[in-house]
Amino acid sequence: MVGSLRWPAALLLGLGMAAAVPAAQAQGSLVLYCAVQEEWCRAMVAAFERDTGIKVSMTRKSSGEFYAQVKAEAANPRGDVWWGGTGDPQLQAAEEGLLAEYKSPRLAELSDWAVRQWEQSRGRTVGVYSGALGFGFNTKELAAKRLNEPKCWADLLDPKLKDEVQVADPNSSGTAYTLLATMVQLMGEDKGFEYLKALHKNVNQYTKSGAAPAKAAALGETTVGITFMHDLVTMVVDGAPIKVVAPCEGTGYEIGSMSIIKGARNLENAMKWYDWALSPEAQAIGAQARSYQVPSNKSAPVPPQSPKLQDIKLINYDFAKYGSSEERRRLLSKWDREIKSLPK
Ligand code: S7P
Repeated sequence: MVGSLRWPAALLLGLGMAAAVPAAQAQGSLVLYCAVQEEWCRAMVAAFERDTGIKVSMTRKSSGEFYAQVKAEAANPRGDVWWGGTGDPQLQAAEEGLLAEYKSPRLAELSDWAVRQWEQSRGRTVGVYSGALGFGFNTKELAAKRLNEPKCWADLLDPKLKDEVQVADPNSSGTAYTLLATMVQLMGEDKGFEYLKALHKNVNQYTKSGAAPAKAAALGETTVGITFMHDLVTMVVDGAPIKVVAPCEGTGYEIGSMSIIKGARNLENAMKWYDWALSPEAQAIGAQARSYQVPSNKSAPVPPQSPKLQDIKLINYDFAKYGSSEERRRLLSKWDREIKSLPK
């Protein structure tokens, strides 16, 4: 457990080594790697700072980018907590020994799917929210182009949608890695890659961030955007002419996660963030920041705008397999080789 973490602050203090603690730590700070939308990251930081007096230094990046960063910093960790973003890269980091084991007293308050994430990672990452993958289209663009409403993944292969579909790059984006793993599970690996190859013809851009295609669809820069459904709901709430689709064949989903980075310099504060972020009050901040994932604390309010997961045909996503480092490496190099490099 926590005792297995490197240099817990309490231990340092107990050993009379407080003088060895860097100044920033002594003042009460926390370095947060945040992988949800910037607005939500900022709202969380402001509330935590207000509640605890701890100063947070926050960076926002995509999930795959943080995975690469945490790996690169392993010998000299800079971050304390990795909060939010798809769970797969955090499971992969857990497997690679990059994350610390921690059992929050709030674990019993969480939904089973969030606790399973914690069990699967042997206590190194925990579920903070969930959401389903889907796509959305700009109703005005679709009408102007006289296209039929897409309802299924298969509909996105229509040649009339050439250069009209946007999705992120699975190397940087947790959302797009979820799409890749979803297609392989939904269709089988060969057919899944055939599908992604055919889709490539209609893709106008592979973005770095997973939610970017939702914004581009809202602005009419692309007709269709593939993202998590809750990211599209944000656009609808903002008044954009977007229709959100739960694909007819079924779809994958994420368990957005949180971890303490192994060797965290501000360990006590990292644990404070971790426990606080699992509270119903902290989990209610998402909807206030226009993020509509389903929270993991059973007492946190589920935003009325959240896509109803119980009404969506969800696949039985294999988090153990697709959250393994070897599978990630294999699938991403196959995607780079067989899809991204293809001419259009
Ligand atoms: O926007 C919120 C969200 O969809 O973003 C996270 C995602 O992993 C970060 O974006 P990338 O795809 O760019 O990595 C999701 O966990 C979250 O629901």
